[in-house]
Amino acid sequence: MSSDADPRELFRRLPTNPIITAANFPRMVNAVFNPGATLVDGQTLLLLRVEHRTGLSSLCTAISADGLSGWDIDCHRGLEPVPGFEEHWGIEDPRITQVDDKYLVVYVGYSTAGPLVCLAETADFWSWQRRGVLQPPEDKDAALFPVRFGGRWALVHRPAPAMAGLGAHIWISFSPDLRHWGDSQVLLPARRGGWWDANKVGLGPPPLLTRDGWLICYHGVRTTASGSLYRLGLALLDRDDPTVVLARGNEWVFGPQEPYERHGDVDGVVFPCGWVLRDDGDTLHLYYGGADSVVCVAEASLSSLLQYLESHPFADDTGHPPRHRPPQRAAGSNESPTR
Ligand code: BMA
Repeated sequence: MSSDADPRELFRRLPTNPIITAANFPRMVNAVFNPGATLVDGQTLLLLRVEHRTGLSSLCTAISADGLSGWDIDCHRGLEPVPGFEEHWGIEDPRITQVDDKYLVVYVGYSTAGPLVCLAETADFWSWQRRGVLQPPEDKDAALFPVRFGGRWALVHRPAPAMAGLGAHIWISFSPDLRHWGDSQVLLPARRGGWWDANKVGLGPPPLLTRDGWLICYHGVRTTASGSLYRLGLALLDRDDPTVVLARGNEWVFGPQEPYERHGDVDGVVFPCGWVLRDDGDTLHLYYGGADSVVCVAEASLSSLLQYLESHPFADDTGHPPRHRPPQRAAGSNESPTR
């Protein structure tokens, strides 16, 4: 991993970043970024957002044995937008959740009414079954948990407010069947004022179950005089009740620093949609788009991320009533996660 960065950083970039670029594609494409990630038969599979020279995106796969090098890119294995209003202007930013032997892929459909949240299911990334729209426009940055809570699926997502100035917050919603969604509530509100995650936040990769609860990596968008800065922060949700925020870091833990993150089609963006925990149970690879142009990877130790959250108290400056303490649950509560 990279040696030129500050050694105190929690995430270390691969020195060979960017690991996949438009130049790696057999046919000319504009950009490749914001990959979802998972393991398939022991190999790392990235589901890449490929922006064609039409301006519209589709999803291609890239496979590697070690998750760092030797990527085999295949646009026949992936997902193309289907005709119809939901995916009219392409599909973007996939988040992959493995449930038993299948993968639930939540992605953004760029519909004629704005971005919305779609679900497709696959066992092998070759053949797909569309499961429809989960959230109407405008909504994006969504992913499913790999388990159910009290028998219900849970979706983290980011609806856009209809009125300017109210902030775009991360929400959570529940469903008995992946079709009907409700019990929606704000999960991680954007902070306000001068904070790095003021006004607009969104989920990165799907929640990751750890010894301390569900680890969340989210982006905060800072509006500056020369454009937006997309940086990443961490939070932790209760294992049995994911509406409860146990911890939230005050500082960003990863931000645009290297030239391939600072400059591209959209300057100043790091945008992960996937991460993979390696066999040692501690090495975490975060896959992200750099400046909406290239695919990169950074490595962290899961235990140091959890330690960071433990040792950094959360300053509540969100304007929302906090819900940080786990509620008292009766013994034998049926709220435990289940498959
Ligand atoms: C977000 C999404 C991402 C993109 C980011 C920065 O709203 O559209 O796909 O990477 O903006 O442009």
